[in-house]
Amino acid sequence: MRVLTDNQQLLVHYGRIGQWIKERGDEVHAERIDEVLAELETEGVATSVAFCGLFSAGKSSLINALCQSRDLATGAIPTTAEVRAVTLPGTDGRVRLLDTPGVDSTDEAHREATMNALHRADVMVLVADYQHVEAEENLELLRAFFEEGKRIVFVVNQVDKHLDFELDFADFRAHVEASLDDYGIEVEHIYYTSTTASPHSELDEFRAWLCGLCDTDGHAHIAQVQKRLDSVVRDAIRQLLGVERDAALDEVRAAFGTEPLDASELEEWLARAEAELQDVEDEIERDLEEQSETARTLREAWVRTVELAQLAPYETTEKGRMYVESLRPDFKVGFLRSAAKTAAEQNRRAEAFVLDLTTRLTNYLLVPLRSQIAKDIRQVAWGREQWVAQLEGLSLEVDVDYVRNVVKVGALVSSQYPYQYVKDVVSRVKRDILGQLGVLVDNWLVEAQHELSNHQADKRHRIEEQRRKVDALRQVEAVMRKEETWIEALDRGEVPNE
Ligand SMILES: Nc1nc2c(ncn2[C@@H]2O[C@H](COP(=O)(O)OP(=O)(O)O)[C@@H](O)[C@H]2O)c(=O)[nH]1
Ligand SMILES: [Mg+2]
Repeated sequence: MRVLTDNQQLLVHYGRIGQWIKERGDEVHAERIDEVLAELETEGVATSVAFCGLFSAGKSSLINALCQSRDLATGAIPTTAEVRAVTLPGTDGRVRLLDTPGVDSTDEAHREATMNALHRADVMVLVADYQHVEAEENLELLRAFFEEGKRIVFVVNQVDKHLDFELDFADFRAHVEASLDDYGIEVEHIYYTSTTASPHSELDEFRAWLCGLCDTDGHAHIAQVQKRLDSVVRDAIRQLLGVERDAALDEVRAAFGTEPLDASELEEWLARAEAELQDVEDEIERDLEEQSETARTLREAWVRTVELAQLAPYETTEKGRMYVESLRPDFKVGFLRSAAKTAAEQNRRAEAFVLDLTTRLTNYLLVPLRSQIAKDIRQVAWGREQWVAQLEGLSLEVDVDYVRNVVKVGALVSSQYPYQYVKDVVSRVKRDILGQLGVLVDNWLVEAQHELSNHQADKRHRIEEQRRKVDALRQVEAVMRKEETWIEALDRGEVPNE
């Protein structure tokens, strides 16, 4: 808090703030600031004391009695919500008493007039009449003043109505003090008064205390006025941000069913909501990771099965060799070395090789691979029968053309080539199977992820909910932060950046 040391500083500093508040459309608070500043310029008042309370508590009579005058009208229910000011005699005009119309639960205008006196007074005197000390309205007003950080004096008036034979006055006092305590309200003083003669009246003591307020020195006076101005500024900011804050709080109530009590509870809620959101997000992430990890492991196992399959044992290799040897340029069949017979022999050998290879492929690769995959898929939670059915498509047609296409004509002359040829055919077969397997697994993974995300609908719903909570709380936090930044800026005498 910047401490201002003279009237001129106050005028410049709060004049600028008042202007800013006015430009933002809050005329009411801008006017209040002007009112307080006008007071500074024109009067030598050190301390202002507002008398508040229910109608007919005796506020006006009390002020008259304190001033020993009849300036203020008493007895009638006020028709206007006007606040009247008188100076307390014997204080050189330095202590000013403000008479408010008083409150009545049926009239909001009068309550407003009372709250309106807040910014004009350094001390709030709550006058309760003897019979209504514990009226709800009185306690509420006390609380409002207390929360504003006001100096409070509680006056129990009309104590001439006390009947000593009914209750000892000391017991009555103890009772009054206990009620305030119960309500958690601290007051600077409690005075018991009567405007007519009464042995219990402390009217003179009260007057003496009020007169003492004229001793407030220049410094203390400026501090008092600044305190009032600051509280108007705070109210203005609260008002200016009201729509935003209410909207944010509505969201919080919609998400939580209730709202945090204060800033620290808000922070707690936010931290918890953020942690919960993170947890669910982590769970989903973990599920996905687990799934792709499982898929990766399975894919590797299946690939290994393909790679390790024995497709060409000795007999098969021999058939491959025989076929390749029949393709050599010097290979001729029959006595007449007829081309037709040679071709027929080559074809026969190719078919023999193909038949043997196909049988091996089916019995030693495709059948075991399909059943291994089907078994694995059924074991993971996200496996689907529909996908298992697709495994039927995992097959390969190896025919004469297929094996012929692998032949490298230029290599036929080499004596080592026949063995290499069989290896080439096996590699080609395995590569083709692996290609199919790859596509199949990729498709499956897409489906599995889709399936998983359906399974996670519940978690996603929780995420949505948590996000909503976090967003709502962050919104409130943002408004509060804005409020703080604005107040800090205004404290420095700067106009806030919006
Ligand atoms: N018996 C008694 N009556 C009082 C006392 N003070 C005020 N009254 C009466 O209470 C009524 C209301 O007083 P008033 O000052 O107009 O109350 P206000 O509405 O709070 O300003 C008037 O009839 C007063 O004469 C008091 O100390 N004792
Ligand atoms: Mg009155």
